[in-house]
Amino acid sequence: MLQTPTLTQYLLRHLSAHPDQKGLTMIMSDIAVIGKALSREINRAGLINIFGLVGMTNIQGEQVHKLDQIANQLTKDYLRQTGHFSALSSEEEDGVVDMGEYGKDARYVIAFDPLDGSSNIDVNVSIGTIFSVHTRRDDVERTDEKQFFQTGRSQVLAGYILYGSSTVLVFSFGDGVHEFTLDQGLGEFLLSTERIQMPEKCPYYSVNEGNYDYFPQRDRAFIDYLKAENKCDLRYIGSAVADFHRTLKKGGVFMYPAIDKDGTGHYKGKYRLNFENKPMAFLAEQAGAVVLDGERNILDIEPTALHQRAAFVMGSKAMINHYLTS
Ligand code: P6P
Repeated sequence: MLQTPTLTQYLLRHLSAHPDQKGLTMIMSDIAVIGKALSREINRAGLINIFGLVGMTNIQGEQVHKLDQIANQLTKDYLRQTGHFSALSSEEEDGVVDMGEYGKDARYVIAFDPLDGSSNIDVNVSIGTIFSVHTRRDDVERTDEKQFFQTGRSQVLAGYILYGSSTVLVFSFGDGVHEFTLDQGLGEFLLSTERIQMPEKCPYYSVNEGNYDYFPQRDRAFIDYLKAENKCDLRYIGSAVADFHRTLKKGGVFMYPAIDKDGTGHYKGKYRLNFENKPMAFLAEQAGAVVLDGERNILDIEPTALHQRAAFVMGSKAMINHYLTS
């Protein structure tokens, strides 16, 4: 007997409690369809040989994998015809994508990373889709990139889909963060955890220690503390969504500090503020955690470029207070 609410039932209940959020509720339902479609593509990638590179690099200078391209095109095409968005930006697209006729009266804009963790695609390690929704600004043109120069705190919906041993959908409208798990046979997302709260304990720290020598002093001192005094174990998957999800559910610290490999003294973040940092920080705060860029709360930063990068330091309030005094 099906006891657990489906996503559809959950969203209908949300809508009856928030009648002003009809558009956002429909957006979440449509993003779930994208999650199901991408889950199917990813699960059969090996069988239809869509692993591998397409011989191109994206604006981030990263090799584009076939699945990246499929995910980006599928998401753009599907979201365009929903009519929910006046503009869309993707980690795989240099500029803002105009939603044309469909989007001219739409109230929202969306930024997404269609398939984060690309370096793990061909070796069957968890990868994810990340999305961030803002209300459309009326003080700039609907396709102006300044539509995306809004702080993370002003997001109205954010979340991710994690394609792992199961496909899970995690999102928040700003009133708690909830997890749904895809029942492949039923083709429905079922509620698996409502109102996630990140545990205070720190079983794991998660960082690419290969870059340790290139981190700022504060990050190195904090990692030393986590290992020496806090005795956390190291877990690092190398897919942001997977490392984030484990940290959200089990507790711990997840970092991608700024690095300076050239010794210029100029430390640079890797994660993209609009496509990774802001949506994940929004969820983290809903779960009682904190995410900094090394100094400031990510949610208070106003982007000044579409593909702006920032460092990422996530932990409990207590851990982040320790980090700031490291
Ligand atoms: P590194 C994947 O390409 C990604 O953007 C994130 O998903 C992941 O956390 C990070 O890069 C891994 O980077 O330098 O540790 O290999």
